[in-house]
Amino acid sequence: MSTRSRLLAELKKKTGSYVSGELLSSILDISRSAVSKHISVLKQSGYTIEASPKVGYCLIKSTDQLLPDEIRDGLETTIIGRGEIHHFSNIDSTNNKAKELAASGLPDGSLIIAEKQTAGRGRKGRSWFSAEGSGISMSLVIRPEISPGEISRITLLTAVAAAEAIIALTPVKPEIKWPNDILVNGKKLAGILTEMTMEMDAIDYVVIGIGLNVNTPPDAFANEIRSIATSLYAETDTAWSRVDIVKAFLAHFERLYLSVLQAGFSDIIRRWKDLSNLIGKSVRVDVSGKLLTGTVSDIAEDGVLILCDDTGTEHRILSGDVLL
Ligand code: BT5
Repeated sequence: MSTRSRLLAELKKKTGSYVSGELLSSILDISRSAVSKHISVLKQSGYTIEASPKVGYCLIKSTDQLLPDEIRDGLETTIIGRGEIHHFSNIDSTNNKAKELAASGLPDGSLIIAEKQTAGRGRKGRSWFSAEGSGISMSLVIRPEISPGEISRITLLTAVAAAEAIIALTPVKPEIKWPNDILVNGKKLAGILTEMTMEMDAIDYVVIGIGLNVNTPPDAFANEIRSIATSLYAETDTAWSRVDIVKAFLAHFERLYLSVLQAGFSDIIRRWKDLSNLIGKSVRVDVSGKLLTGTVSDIAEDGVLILCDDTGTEHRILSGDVLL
């Protein structure tokens, strides 16, 4: 734990009350002026801290930024989010950064998180819009011992974890749209971009990128997505703690991830189907530019969408875009 994190922890223990500079300097074994410098940095990171020459420092309010100290505080996981956490105010894409760091050994369960992305990516070269400070843009790095063919399961697991976190914390009722969207009332709340790197025939690491619109007001979305995108704020008229959502997501992800190792994937598929809006629906699916029309009959255990067309022929679709 860094000195600044320890200082923050001391202030948090006494939130709303003053802690003397002298006491902080003795607990942390640093000078009074070093305490004051750390306090300045914390204030710049968005913490509201009152300073009084006579009585010391008082934490009034924590930051709303998705800082590593905030995410770790009360995080109920043992692996997920327990590697390194890297926070950026501004970055091109958290998935790009995660891949770069994973290639040089970032540990399992690490998280890259940003307040804003300038080149957030969706699938197939599409872009992801991330409004500054109001959404969650993050990438989780895991090193699972699964075969490359099982990778679509990770996307399904992530969608279930994100939906469970939203259900646990808000009154919103999310629906999962195969393979990687979370919708609310037909509009997109979140998207998932799973990317993997292999070495020989085995997975080296998987980067799971999640973009989730939390406190974005409807008119802050870019014009081209305004009619199709939504946020938790837009659905509930309430601002939500992004930190709490990240922590809940990590906890649900870990629970599901560990349950796969013990009990296989069937429980997750069952929950995925409960949360999905697709089974039994007539849809069109764009598969690399080719449109298939039919009824969704199932999602297989490997994450494949099974579509039954008008002639009764079954199509097993590994990747595509469902058009409702
Ligand atoms: C996705 O792709 O939905 C995956 C999005 C993943 C974004 C995260 S953010 C953190 C990490 N770092 C990255 O660079 N990416 C990941 P796809 O299914 O291809 O959907 C993309 C489409 O969603 C776009 O073409 C838009 O129509 C729509 N879209 C873009 N931004 C949106 C937003 N903020 N909210 C709702 N819809 C959006």
